Amino acid sequence: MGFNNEDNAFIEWYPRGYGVGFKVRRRLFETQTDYQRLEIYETEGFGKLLVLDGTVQLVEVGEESYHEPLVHTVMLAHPNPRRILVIGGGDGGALREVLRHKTVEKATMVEIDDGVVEASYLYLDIAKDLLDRLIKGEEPRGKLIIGDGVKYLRETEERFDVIIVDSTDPVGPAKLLFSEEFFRDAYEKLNDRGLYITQAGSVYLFTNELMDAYRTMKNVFDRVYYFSFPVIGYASPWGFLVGVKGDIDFTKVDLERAKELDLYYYDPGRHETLFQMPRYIRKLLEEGD
Ligand code: AG3
Repeated sequence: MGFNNEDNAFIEWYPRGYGVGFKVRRRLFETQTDYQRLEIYETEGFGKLLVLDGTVQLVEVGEESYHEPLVHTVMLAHPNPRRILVIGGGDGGALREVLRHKTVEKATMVEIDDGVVEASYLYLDIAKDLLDRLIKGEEPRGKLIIGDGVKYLRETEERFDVIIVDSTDPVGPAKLLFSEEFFRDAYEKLNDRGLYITQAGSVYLFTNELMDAYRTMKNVFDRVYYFSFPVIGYASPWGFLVGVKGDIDFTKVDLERAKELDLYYYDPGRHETLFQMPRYIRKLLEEGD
């Protein structure tokens, strides 16, 4: 894990010695926050790189390959997403994409680690202006809460149309965000028609965790969908899981609203291609049905 001086590279090591890395020029920042070790590197060809506990969170060039499928799939499948909750996502990329939707009246982001928000604001060109307005409480439709998303969801009186979980992997500290109890809280806090989405890890390298999360979500939501997307910087294909409450068909998206967004990576006109997968994954999912 980490910075390899000989090659001037940062490499994230996944299980069984699978590595994903970038050539880097230098490390710009490093700190131990209250929750994790945070590093920022300047890469040779992908802008700055944000690393938490040795795992790649994003590179500036190509971050949309993660934030677009995470956010716009559910936002465009929901008929009228007005109230949105983002859990995690302290860099602001997910909330930035949420706020591009005109239907949104209020979007709340609950991030446990203010160290991530601060470092993203200071060093990353992801959502600088948005983070600045959020910190000052000046974003008309957005709100930033520094706190534990698990506790927030359990206690809030609010109801949401869409809940987006932009967490670290389903191993380690974020594990609670993949528990049945948490999914139940999320289901309860969704409006009668609502969508829940979580990133769910590398399809090839975290297959077991992905299937566990799929089965657990199936115990809670009315329907559960799995899709994957090639994300720059991660051991792709990367998995996403969507939980549906009530009458929404996640296989269809609103192409009129999609036009205005003019997306770069996720192609709403080819939404069905999200559900292509290796045959063994399809068989594993069918066993879980
Ligand atoms: N959220 C974390 C995705 C997980 C990355 N995992 C990994 N590299 N092992 C990304 C935060 C971007 N808003």
